[in-house]
Amino acid sequence: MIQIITPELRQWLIEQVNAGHSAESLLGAMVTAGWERALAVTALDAMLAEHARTQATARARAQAHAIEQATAAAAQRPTGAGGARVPGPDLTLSPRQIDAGDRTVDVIASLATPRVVVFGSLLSDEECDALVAAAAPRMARSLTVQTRTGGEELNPDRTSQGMFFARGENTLITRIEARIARLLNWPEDHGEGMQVLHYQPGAEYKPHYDYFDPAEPGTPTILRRGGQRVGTLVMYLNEPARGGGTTFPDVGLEVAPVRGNAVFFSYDRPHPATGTLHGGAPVIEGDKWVATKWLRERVFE
Ligand code: PD2
Ligand code: ZN
Repeated sequence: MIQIITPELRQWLIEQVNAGHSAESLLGAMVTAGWERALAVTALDAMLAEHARTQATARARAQAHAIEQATAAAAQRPTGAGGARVPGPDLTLSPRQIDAGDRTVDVIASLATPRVVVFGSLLSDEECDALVAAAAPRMARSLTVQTRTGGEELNPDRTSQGMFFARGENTLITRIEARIARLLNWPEDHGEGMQVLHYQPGAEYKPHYDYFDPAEPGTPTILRRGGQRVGTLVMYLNEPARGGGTTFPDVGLEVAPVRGNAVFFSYDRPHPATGTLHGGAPVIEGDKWVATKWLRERVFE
């Protein structure tokens, strides 16, 4: 059967695009309406390209471009499946606890999309204190990877102080890395060195994505070492009296910073459609210490 985009359908699609709906949701609607998926991808692509050509405003061009990119990403994936394989705990039988080797970790909450899991008691109080004590003398104003060049830069959106431990740097780090690998079913050598951040009152980490933006010129250089980031584990090492939660603005979720607990999230492709926009809310009272472990697609040397 030949399927065409009628003027009515075209108008509807344009309205959906302008309202910010994702290519995946538009494709889903077309498939529900009886379209064969591959044809829907092609038709949507052609419609969006034509729409982009005929729209005068820069805003419409930007929206159409974003949807076209999402459509291309969707077209490369099998129906319903994600992109890369990602780390994560096995929650198929809804366990309350997970055996992470040398420690039993609590499962406090989980969200399917975006994939977010909150763990309880991942670290002992002694481990939290030891990480803070080892990190404190090595803190400097946090840098972020500069995707324009592949280097590092001071980032005004990130007003915390930070340092990196090398992977396997000492017995404490080795023990925690082995626990994380077992908990998240991801090899230790696919992880970056653990980063410790310290936020004082007023400090925050504005919402961002942890993956490297493929559109940035420095990204290919960064990806040579281990490929993309596919998961993040933020471990809370202390408890600020007020503020300092980890927020997920797309879904209105805020995870409270509780000592020894952690929030994990994964992203199977470097795209906002993963819903993994997240930030560190400003610390209002007290200070906040976290350790972050980023997980890569491949071995990170
Ligand atoms: O400290 C946090 O809550 C936080 C929030 C967002 C940490 C990170 N991102 C990070 O280390 O990437
Ligand atoms: Zn982050």
